[in-house]
Amino acid sequence: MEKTFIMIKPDGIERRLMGEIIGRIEKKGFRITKAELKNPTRELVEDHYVEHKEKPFFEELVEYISGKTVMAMEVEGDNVIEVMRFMIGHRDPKLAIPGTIRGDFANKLTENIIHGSDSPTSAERELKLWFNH
Ligand SMILES: Nc1nc2c(ncn2[C@@H]2O[C@H](COP(=O)(O)OP(=O)(O)O)[C@@H](O)[C@H]2O)c(=O)[nH]1
Ligand SMILES: [Mg+2]
Repeated sequence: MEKTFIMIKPDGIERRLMGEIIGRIEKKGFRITKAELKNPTRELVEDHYVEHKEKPFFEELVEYISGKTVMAMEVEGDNVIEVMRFMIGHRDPKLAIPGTIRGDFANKLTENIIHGSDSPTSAERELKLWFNH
């Protein structure tokens, strides 16, 4: 069964959206096989977002997550990587369709509630990074 890495970002936790998001994942029929509240180090967040290291928003992105409370999850199901990306919605709040998590709750580019792995390679890498440290 396919697995993906999902993280409820600090603004999702602060806005008390954890239950709403977990509810959507469960109602879709996916199984949450690991879930842990964590306060990731800067090193872990930099590694997680290594693909964006050269982007102008990298520092803001790392600062927003490092040392804050997030919920790290392993979620399992058929085509879960692609389906969770649809359920999460576009990173740009102008393009995030209502009915998606970002479409319903996010209105900023950096603070956008939730992360989900974008491919099988990313899912494997991110699950290792967050759960086998
Ligand atoms: N400030 C700012 N943040 C961004 C921008 N693009 C992406 N981000 C942040 O960086 C994260 C990772 O970007 P990306 O991998 O492109 O999007 P995702 O896979 O949909 O989360 C996003 O979820 C946002 O939190 C941008 O242009 N400006
Ligand atoms: Mg991404």
